[in-house]
Amino acid sequence: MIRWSEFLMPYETAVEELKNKFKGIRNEYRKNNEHSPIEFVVGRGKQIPSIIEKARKLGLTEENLDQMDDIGGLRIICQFEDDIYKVVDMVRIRDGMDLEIVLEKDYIKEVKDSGYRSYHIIIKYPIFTIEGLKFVFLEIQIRTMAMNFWATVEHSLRYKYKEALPEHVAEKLRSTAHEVYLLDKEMQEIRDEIISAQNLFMHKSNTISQILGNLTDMERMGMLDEATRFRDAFEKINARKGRDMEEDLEALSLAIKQSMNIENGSLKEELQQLEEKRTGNIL
Ligand code: 0O2
Ligand code: 0O2
Repeated sequence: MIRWSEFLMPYETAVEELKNKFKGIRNEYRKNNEHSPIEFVVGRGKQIPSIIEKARKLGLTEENLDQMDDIGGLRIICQFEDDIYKVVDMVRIRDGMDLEIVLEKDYIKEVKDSGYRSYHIIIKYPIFTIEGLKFVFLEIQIRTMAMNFWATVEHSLRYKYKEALPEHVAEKLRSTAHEVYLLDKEMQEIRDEIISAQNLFMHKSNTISQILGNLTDMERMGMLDEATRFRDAFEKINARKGRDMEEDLEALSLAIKQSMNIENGSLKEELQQLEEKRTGNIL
């Protein structure tokens, strides 16, 4: 007779350990004020009746029950679909270090008939027990919040109907799965738009600070007339809005650099020499 609490103990330990490892990554992103591909992590232990049922289906006995690959499970939930693949890379990078990847199943590209979408990775994970080193199989499910919502509801309905889902319910679930797919796609598009707007803004503010910095340097080098001319041009462009304004800013930045006839990198050096000459601080 199998002693369940003893049998399940290494799985629980492994899930806890891995959960903390991935939570640690998420916390690091948060500390840096960066978007974390990991939104939250939960651990899922397979219920004993589910283990028994699956063992029967697979023909596993007490002796080889540890061959079942999803007794211990980790669920990593992401905000966006492309975060899923970043998390997949995070797991792959650990392959051969603190875990071993056994199998990957991409149910996002190969959607299940039910409509189920998620990325699964089966791993082999070492665990140190009082009896020594043991390896357990774990299943890592990586999905978006929307996929998780759908899978949770679908799973509980399927459980309620004991696998025999009426066809019209199954059909409705497939259609809601498609809506979830569209929702994820739209959220991803919104995120991409925000990122590209942020990049544009960063680029523009970098160009502006470069222009202003170079104009100040120009004045310090005694090129006062040119500096005034360029400053007037800058103010006129900066008062405008729209895409052509950014192109004009770029053109102005280039014109300033050319008129200084100095490569941007060596500008600081030249100025330093000028300063040193001025202050007599030269050998
Ligand atoms: P934080 O900093 O709030 O994320 P545990 O042992 O308690 O860490 P357990 O028992 O496996 O974890 O699972 P539990 O308690 O259901 O959830 C684990 C973490 O996931 C908890 O946060 C929950 O707040 C978070 N969580 C669960 N469901 C959701 C959800 O729908 N949305 C969000 N954003 N988070 C969720 P932490 O890790 O304890 O702390
Ligand atoms: P639980 O309660 O999460 O443990 P099988 O397990 O026989 O279905 P396989 O190939 O061993 O098949 O595993 P699969 O299908 O790659 O992944 C198994 C787990 O993925 C399931 O575990 C679910 O958690 C999840 N899953 C797979 N298909 C579906 C689906 O259509 N709907 C939902 N909601 N989840 C799914 P269990 O054992 O079903 O349940």
